[in-house]
Amino acid sequence: LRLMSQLKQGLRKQEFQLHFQPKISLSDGRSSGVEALIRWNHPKHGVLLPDSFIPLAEKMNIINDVSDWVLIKALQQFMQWRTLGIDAPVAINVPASSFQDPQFLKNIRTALDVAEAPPESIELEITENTLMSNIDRCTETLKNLSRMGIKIAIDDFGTGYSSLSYLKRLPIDHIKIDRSFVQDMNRDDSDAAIVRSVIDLGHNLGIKVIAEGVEHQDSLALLRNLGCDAAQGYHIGRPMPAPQVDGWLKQAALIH
Ligand code: G
Ligand code: MN
Repeated sequence: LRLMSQLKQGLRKQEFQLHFQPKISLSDGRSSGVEALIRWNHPKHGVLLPDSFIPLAEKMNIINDVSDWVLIKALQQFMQWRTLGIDAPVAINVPASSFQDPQFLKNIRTALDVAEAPPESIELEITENTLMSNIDRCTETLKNLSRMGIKIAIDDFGTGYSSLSYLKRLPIDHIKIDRSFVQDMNRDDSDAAIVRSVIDLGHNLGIKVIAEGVEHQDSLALLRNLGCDAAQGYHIGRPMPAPQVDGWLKQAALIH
């Protein structure tokens, strides 16, 4: 309850911060962008992760304020990297209630205009559950986003309640295989089988596949052998504040 009342205040007092976790392309080891992850630098409790306050923001109906803040910050950061000669599209996690908000498309358009940023500057991550909770409205929104040139990724793929038929009907650019299948794929044959099948499924439908939760060197090698397109996880890079990512992106580290 206390957190709830502090959340609104926290937004006003700029207690929120974006961290960025790099992704690499597995064909050449180069950076293929970052994922923006919100953190709350709480004056008393220290750094809070989204799981501990995003559900609260949803309950309090201020999730759209949080989502707008993330969007604007992500665009500003993209533009800042651009002036340094770094091209790093920023992936944003979009909560269901923001994605289904009738103002959502308009907010995105306005934010892109204000930041004078191209549509390739952001990528939207939505979960299967978000899609399935109102498939008709989501279909419409996804088609509009695709027309605007904005890329869509299905986040935490394989853990939601969903139907595979949407993959062929909707303009989806990326699938992010949930980390629960990737973390132990080197030791667990069933996990490896799921990862391999999702990569094949995606590729057969013309969708790029990103593995999240890459924590070991071995999984990286295995993913590369399986033809996975991109990878993200602690082995590649932890979520970091922007200045730290600058350095990371500049060296565009080749990780083997
Ligand atoms: O649902 P989503 O995939 O957007 O969640 C991202 C969260 O996963 C972040 O909070 C981030 O800190 C965490 N994360 C990122 N990489 C790894 C990883 O390699 N292992 C684990 N356990 N968590 C990770
Ligand atoms: Mn995500």
